[in-house]
Amino acid sequence: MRALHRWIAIAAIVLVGTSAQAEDGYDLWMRYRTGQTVAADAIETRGDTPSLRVAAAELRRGLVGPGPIVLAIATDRDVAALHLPLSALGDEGYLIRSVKLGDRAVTLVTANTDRGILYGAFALLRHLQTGGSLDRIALTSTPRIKLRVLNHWDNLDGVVERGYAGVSLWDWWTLPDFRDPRYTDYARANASIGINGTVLNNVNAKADSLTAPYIAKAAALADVFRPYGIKVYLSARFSAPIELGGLKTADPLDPQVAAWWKAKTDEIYRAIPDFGGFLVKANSEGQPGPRDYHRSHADGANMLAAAVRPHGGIVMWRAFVYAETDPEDRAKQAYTEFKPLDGKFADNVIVQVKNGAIDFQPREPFHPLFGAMPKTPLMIEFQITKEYLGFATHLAYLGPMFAETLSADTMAKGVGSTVAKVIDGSLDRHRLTGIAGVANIGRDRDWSGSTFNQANWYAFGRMAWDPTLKADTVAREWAAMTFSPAVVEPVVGMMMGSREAVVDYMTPLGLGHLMATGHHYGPGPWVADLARPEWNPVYYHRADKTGIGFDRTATGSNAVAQYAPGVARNFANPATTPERDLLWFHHVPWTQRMASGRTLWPEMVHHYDAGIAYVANMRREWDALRPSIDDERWTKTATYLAVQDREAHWWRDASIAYWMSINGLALPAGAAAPAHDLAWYKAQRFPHAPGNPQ
Ligand code: GCV
Repeated sequence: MRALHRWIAIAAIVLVGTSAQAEDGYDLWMRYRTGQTVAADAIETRGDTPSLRVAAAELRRGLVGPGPIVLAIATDRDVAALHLPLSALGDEGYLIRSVKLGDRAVTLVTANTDRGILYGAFALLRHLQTGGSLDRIALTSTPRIKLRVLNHWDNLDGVVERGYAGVSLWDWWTLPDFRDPRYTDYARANASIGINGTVLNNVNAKADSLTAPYIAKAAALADVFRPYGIKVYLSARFSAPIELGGLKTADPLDPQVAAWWKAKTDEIYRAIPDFGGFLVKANSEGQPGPRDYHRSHADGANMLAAAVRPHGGIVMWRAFVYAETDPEDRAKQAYTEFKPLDGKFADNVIVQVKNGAIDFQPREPFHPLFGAMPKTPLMIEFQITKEYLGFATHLAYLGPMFAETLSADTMAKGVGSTVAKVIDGSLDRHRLTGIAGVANIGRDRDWSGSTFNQANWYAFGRMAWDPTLKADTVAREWAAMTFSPAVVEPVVGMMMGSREAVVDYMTPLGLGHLMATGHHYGPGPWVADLARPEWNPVYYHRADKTGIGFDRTATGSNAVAQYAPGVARNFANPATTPERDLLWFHHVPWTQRMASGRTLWPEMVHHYDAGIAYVANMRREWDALRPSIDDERWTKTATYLAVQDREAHWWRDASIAYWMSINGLALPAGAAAPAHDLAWYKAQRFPHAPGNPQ
């Protein structure tokens, strides 16, 4: 009997100790698989607010025995007596220190606000999960950007536009009565990485989201999120005064329209006293807007800004505009429309600009509006969901892409005028600053459609808090918390080149927008029959017998002139344009000599092959990690990598078959021939691909 007990005990230890415990990814990077929990009295909370309560609860959930830990606001008498440098922390920063409090040695988590303490609690957990200790701990951090928001493109019927992780997390039907515990876990995850705002509904908005029943539903979510420091925002449909208010117009200068929005806004604030404000997509892709009434975007934004101003709200007004009727290079249209409005926006308006001038491609040069509107606060919009990077199935870590744009030099005020400095307000002294990410979150058990997509949510939050963070640092944190310290280096190795691999097998050397129509799944560089020129991939690559690429220099659309002179000069000259952006700005002969010594055509094929080789290598790396990773997450990832492998070949082969049909060139020596002829690739149809707008 005793032997049996011993055997059971050993088996239990082995089970607990093994990494093969069932895990479905629900816990994200907050797995806290460290062992027993802390003694209840080891965490002392001074004061009692909802945020302090959840901060203490999170520490109890995650900590392994150490104590005492004291959560106390800066004004606490004992904390004040320590004379710590707390004033620079603002209202969201935190400080964590080993101190003597009274006569006790404690770990102190302090801040000027309870939200700051909450962020400190999560920072402490991160520190411990990534191998740090409490011994003489000294951590301090303050976010550089004020608004760190997710944009959900979630429709009221549960479909998520460009969503690949199941239906919307918001069960609008059972709200406001049922507050799914997942809403709390969503808030925990966001607070853990510093996200402090969420826009609940799609920018392609329905007016219904502004009706009383939906305001009540949004209010229920706001109640859940509030202790976690997360404000709720709504996307507003500009024509709502007509659709809901029965007015004949939505003209922003019409007093009745302004009065309708004011009353509607007051109604929202009665239900959600800390409502953040509105996000608006206007006069873009069929959405209504002020231009319908020959008013400017500033007229529209300022009218809404006046409605939210008495409540301390803001308006995020998107600069993603291009008109189906405008023959100008699509890449130029947002700048052309918004640059003249610099200085004309109310001070509670922030203009939201996509990272690049077209639309979330695997790679785009930074948007020329950054640095070009010094009198207007600009926030950057990244897409975390991978509409153009292989949906949920392809492994593409976006940290390097975020970093590439944030560190790009606009040269607007000389060398060092990075995009990060534009959006953190330091370049032009703005206090209203922001960053938005289009969420990749749905009701899938693992939230983001795959374990590695969780890293993109994580990286967005961490780099929103501090846009100078390095992509590999963030990847390391994430990998240690999501898997285990033992697999960090191989996992980070896979992640760091993964987005470049997607660029290589989809849109190398500055190509863009070559995806199939509508759903954007798979290659469609041959598409040329859509009504408007800029809907067709051929518009973007302009390949012909002699060369390929979009001439955006003075001999073409002259989009380069929208950049500051130092940048424009570089982009205007093929010799000084980085090769990664070459075909974005130049129409280049197939025979052009490249830095490698190869000419353009074999260089392109080389990139396609590098992309597929990278994926094959990720599969090998992942196979080797099998003993160290639980079965469920390992198997799903392995399966997705196999899909990515197949689809990377598909992209490569389809693209090469098409380019050869245009340039008439032979395959470079040693390159594999496409598996099928061009007609086969052109015949592929995917009628129910996910995420397509309805
Ligand atoms: C929400 C791209 C996407 C659209 C999206 C749009 C936008 O065009 O394909 O689905 O619409 O961007 O950002 O508004």
